[in-house]
Amino acid sequence: MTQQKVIVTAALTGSAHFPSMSPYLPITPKQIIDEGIRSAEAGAAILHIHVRNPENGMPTPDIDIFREVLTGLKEKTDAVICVSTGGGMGMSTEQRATPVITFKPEMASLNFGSMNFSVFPVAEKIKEWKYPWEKLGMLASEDFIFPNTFKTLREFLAIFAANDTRPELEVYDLGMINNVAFMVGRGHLKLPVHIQFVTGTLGGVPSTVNSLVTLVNAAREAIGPNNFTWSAIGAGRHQMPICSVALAMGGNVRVGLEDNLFVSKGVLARSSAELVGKIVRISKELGLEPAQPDEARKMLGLKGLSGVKY
Ligand code: KMH
Ligand code: ZN
Repeated sequence: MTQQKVIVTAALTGSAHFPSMSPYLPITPKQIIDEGIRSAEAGAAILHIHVRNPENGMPTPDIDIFREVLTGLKEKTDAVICVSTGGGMGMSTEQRATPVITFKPEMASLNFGSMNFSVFPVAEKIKEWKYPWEKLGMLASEDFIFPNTFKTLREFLAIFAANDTRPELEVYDLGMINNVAFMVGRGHLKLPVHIQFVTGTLGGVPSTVNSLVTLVNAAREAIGPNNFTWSAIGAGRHQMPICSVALAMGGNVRVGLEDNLFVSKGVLARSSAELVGKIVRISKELGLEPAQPDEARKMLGLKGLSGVKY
């Protein structure tokens, strides 16, 4: 009997966590590349990529920094690269789409609806700020709406199709499943789709077993049980519990410092690779082997590294 496989994604730095929250959050291209290599060695088949300004750790859409990270990763690992089009607070949709147009990656994230997306309560817990922009940025997120309108989604999907980049649909709430079904119905999205269910962000569904089960069942009803593959993210301290539930339900998982900074209560993870190692151990206990990058490519119908432009 062939061993059942699970795709583990490592999200290395993101844009929602701030440098003052952890000294281990990778900032420079070299740090992000090293984290990617370590995470792939630990069992991640997909690396989810954002970049930051190396001077101050601020999330950036800078295409040259993206290039440096993507080429650096490609030299050392054959892991699938999933570029973020979520970007960071205040980035334009054009800035968010540019990495897909420029690099034609195998995969990129696509956030499937507008929402409040906030981290402002964290500011109360930070005693020392590393960079001057951080406190203001964190507090400003109280008034931030993450814009992903139907027009934006339609335009993004056309860009994804033109560049043969597979969208990973980030779904944070039940209504976003309706959005997926709508875009499928309109012919903007081809079946099967790949969905990343996100629990535990401020602005999205809470991290409960019921949330994940409800989201998956709603997708089965709205899109059809055989019309999507899926993975799950539990933001913050719910990362491992939500990912463990996803494994039990037959889903794939995403871990990493973008989503959670702690490896156990009060203990900062020193690397995304530590979090990958932990979910791989849990997977193996459940009889699941981590998929190799080429196995993940097959499972998700990706074009392969020969189709990318970096
Ligand atoms: N920050 C995560 C909760 C994106 O980059 O497009 C979702 C995410 C969004 O990864
Ligand atoms: Zn991201």
